[in-house]
Amino acid sequence: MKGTRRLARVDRKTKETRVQVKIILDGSGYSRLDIKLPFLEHMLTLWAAHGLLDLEIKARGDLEVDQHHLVEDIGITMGQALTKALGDKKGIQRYGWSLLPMDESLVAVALDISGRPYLAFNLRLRQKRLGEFDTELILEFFRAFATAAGLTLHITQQAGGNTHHLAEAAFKGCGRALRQALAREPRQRGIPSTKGRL
Ligand SMILES: [Mn+2]
Repeated sequence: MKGTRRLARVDRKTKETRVQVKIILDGSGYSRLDIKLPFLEHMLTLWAAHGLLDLEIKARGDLEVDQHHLVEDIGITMGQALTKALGDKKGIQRYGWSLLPMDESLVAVALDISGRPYLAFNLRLRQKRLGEFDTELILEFFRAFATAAGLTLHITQQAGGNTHHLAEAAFKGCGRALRQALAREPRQRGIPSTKGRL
């Protein structure tokens, strides 16, 4: 509905992790992140800032095993929160895209809030670690997020690149693309699909 504040909270607990997410879709780019993974905090700060989403996350997990469970579960919980905040998807733009340069790196992000989860991802992340962060988990994060949010999400490298720059361009670009897709279109009366549902 027009004017309704699109906000959701999700508290997801498993034997491996606990992740609490609060998201406001019509936010100002504010974030407060307490997830014990400084590199991912850096990336999600950029995601929120460029998406003009407000994002609060507290996450704890079995980092003594490795970072995989926590990163994947943050992606899942963020996707669930996005879906919940979106509600019936009436009056949204639905599609969003971004072509984001970061010095020598260039990443294209295109997405559809389709309800049909799909991830295409071809970033060539040559450096295996960024700080303590395992760069393989960038793909895992986006897959978990796209699946839980029901997004068709394409993240494709056009030029690159320094691994940190490529990652940063992907997260900023995803935020920018979401900002477009989540925006309300006043002339769009119902659900933006000729099928009548997404
Ligand atoms: Mn950076």
